[in-house]
Amino acid sequence: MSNPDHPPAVGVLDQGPELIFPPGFLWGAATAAYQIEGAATEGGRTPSIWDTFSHTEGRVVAGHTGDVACDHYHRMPSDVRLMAELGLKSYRFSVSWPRVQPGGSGPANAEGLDFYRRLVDELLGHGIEPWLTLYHWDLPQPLEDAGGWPARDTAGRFADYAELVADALGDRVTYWTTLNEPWCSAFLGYGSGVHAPGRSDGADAVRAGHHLMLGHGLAVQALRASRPQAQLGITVNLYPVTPASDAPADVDAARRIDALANRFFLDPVLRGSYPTDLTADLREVTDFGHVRDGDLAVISTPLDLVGVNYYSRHVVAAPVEGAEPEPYWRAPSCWPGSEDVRFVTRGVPVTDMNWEIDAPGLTETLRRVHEEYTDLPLYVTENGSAFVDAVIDGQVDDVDRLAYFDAHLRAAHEAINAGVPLHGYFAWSLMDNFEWAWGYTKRFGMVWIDYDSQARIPKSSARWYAEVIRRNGLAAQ
Ligand code: IFM
Repeated sequence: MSNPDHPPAVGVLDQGPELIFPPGFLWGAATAAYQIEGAATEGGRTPSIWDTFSHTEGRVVAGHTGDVACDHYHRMPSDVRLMAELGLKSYRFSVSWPRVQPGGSGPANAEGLDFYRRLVDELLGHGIEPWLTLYHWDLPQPLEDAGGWPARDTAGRFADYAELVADALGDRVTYWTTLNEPWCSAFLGYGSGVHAPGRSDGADAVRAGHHLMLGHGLAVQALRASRPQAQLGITVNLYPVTPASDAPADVDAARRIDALANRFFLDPVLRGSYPTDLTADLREVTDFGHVRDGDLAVISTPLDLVGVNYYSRHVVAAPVEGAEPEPYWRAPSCWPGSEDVRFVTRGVPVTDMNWEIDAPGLTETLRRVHEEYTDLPLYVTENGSAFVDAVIDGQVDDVDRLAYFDAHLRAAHEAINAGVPLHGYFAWSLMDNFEWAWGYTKRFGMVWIDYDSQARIPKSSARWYAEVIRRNGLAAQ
């Protein structure tokens, strides 16, 4: 289905002094419920796996939790005014499952849904297109207690929840993405355990990945039936994976990590099959007995768009006997069956997450999805960087973040020139927020949050982005 509001973004663009994006390009910013809302025990909300995890000693840096976060639940109208001042065309937010369906099953919580009704009304009232993500990692705790994503039943619960949200908001929300970054939910949540629920079992991680995708497919079918006009998609986090050298063993290491990081999701969702090299790599981990007849047909239910989150590149090398793995990837690993692959640093500039800055990787990623997988409209649903910011004389001059956005937007523009139907870009993030296991120690926002006073200060990057949106492009370099 094509989107009448956003004509296809293809072909060579205006090559004048400015880099101009296609007419109707959807400029936005993104957040997620647990990272900004706070009000963790208000309005009938019950705990999610992230409440439990963050309240467990030693799981999140400095014991930070999302209990208050950016207090967005109480400050939503003024936050939307701020979005309008920045000229955002769209705002990507997620719905908190335990806020709208406490416990993860049964009837809707009217008070929880009302919050999102008011949010959508505020957005539409300011001419901002709502972009709704159904699942950004906050599984209701009772569903985890019943087995979590490794349990098949969770997929069905997710589809029920999707229907309940569609009943309430489907008349006003056009853009829906089911899952945000299922790789993180599956492999960080159930593989390495550095994310909630903090379990570490490779087979469970693989099962979780499958059931997340099954839940996605069931939810798409439910939404399609009740909301035929909706634009439906999924958001995946993708990485170019580059071998550290041409040596066959390094090339094979890159193939393995690419299979786990990227093709594990892209192939089932967009081709209806698992890659055969992936299932072979995982043979010591699982026999894929959890995959039932018909699952892949559900998982590959046709979509209207694909969301791509891009941050960095993985450079990998073959195992070296006796070598210590990089700290982030130390066992228990988020790479089942490939735990011994080495992640190599190249010495290029990094962000405060220690992620290498690699803007050409965005062009490469978008081209790959388009050229190898699909003609569907693509959206960059997240892209951004953490840096150490400081307030000086009431201002935050985040030149590094601004440069990161600038370089990645140029890379996005290059992808469009190469024929990629890229229809929009969402900066991560609108505001500083709870960065999962890093708590509030990492700042990704274009807007500074003072967590004591809850004051908001738009950083230099926010003012720059507002200008990009206003001119629908970038100044020439
Ligand atoms: O903060 C996260 C977000 O929740 C999902 N994508 C990556 C971001 C930065 O780590």
